[in-house]
Amino acid sequence: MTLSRDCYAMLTPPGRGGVAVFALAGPGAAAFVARRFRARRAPSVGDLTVATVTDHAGHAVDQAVVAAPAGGGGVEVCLHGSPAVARAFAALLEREGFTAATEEETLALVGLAGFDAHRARALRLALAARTRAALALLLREAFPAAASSPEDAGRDSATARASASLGRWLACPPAIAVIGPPNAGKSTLANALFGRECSIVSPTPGATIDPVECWISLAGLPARLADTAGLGDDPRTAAEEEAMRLAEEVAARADLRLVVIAGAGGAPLAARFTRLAARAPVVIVLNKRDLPGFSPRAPAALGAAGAVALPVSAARGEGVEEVRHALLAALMGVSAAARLLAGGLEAIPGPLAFPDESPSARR
Ligand SMILES: Nc1nc2c(ncn2[C@@H]2O[C@H](COP(=O)(O)OP(=O)(O)OP(=O)(O)O)[C@@H](O)[C@H]2O)c(=O)[nH]1
Ligand SMILES: [Mg+2]
Repeated sequence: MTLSRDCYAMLTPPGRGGVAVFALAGPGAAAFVARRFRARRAPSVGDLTVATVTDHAGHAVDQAVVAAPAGGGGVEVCLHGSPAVARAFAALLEREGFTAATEEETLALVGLAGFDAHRARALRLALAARTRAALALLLREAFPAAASSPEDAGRDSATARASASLGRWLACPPAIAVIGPPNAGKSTLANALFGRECSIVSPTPGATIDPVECWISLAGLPARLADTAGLGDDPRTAAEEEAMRLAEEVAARADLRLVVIAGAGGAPLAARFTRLAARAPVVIVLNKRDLPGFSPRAPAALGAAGAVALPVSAARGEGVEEVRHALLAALMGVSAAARLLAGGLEAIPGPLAFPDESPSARR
């Protein structure tokens, strides 16, 4: 691809990987390669060459494979995948007059010129996808089997709403905060949702201090779950007070609160907890249903939230699947969640509606 200015794009996602691939283009690309790559034989068009990249002082930056595809003015450089190597190479390019390609230029560099903004956004989101299902959906969006438009005939309003929910979810995966009184089983439930032991569980109240955050999957869709410190009255130490303040902060910022209380009774609920638990949307879990004296009714103090209360035994893993379904429904709407759970992700057809990208337009 020939571009009128010297620019570059890193084609592999940021982070650690086996290789980091850069595309260079512009009138100065060939001269840059001749100047900065040492090889037994000069890189030639249509060929792959192993070469040492050198900086302005002649020091080696990395060993690379250089490809100059036939029929184009661009060059592809495959480096080792360390972020430090990629940064050093980008710095070298910038020092030699190259600038980072715009999104439009990047698409042109990879032979996708003419991609519209929606497909380009889907492709960019796909690079950072957290689950295989999210990746598959975003690639379906970027490379649809047949050309379609949001105004497609036959799309009823429920389908349009489901597509909008799914688009919003994929563009900004939701954040969920687990909140509740000390010792309610928050960390036990969080670990069941994480699918591994990320958070410490202890019979002694006050085990969780810092918020513990990990990704979870809800019917294949990624969500960020944060386990937090128990919220009670009268923290015993300054550290406990600080832990509760942090928990409140995380809970207030979250898109949804997963409220966990021990359904087998306990101390009265603290006001700082019930205040947050009343903030919709919430999913309420009555935990420890395996214990004698368990009551399947949510305390009146939580009634205001109007949410269904799910009886669960986090320790036995009972009811955890129902919690996943309730989270999905509360976050994407009951009908979209039902459609997805019954028919899988294919049940929500593209094109998906992505939300506005401006920071103020977040969910
Ligand atoms: N019987 C029973 N015990 C449970 C259940 N869930 C958790 N527990 C126990 O309750 C105790 C507290 O569990 P945690 O998960 O640490 O509770 P927490 O709400 O995170 O507690 P803090 O972080 O201290 O606020 C532990 O001894 C768990 O094993 C359950 O469903 N049934
Ligand atoms: Mg805990």
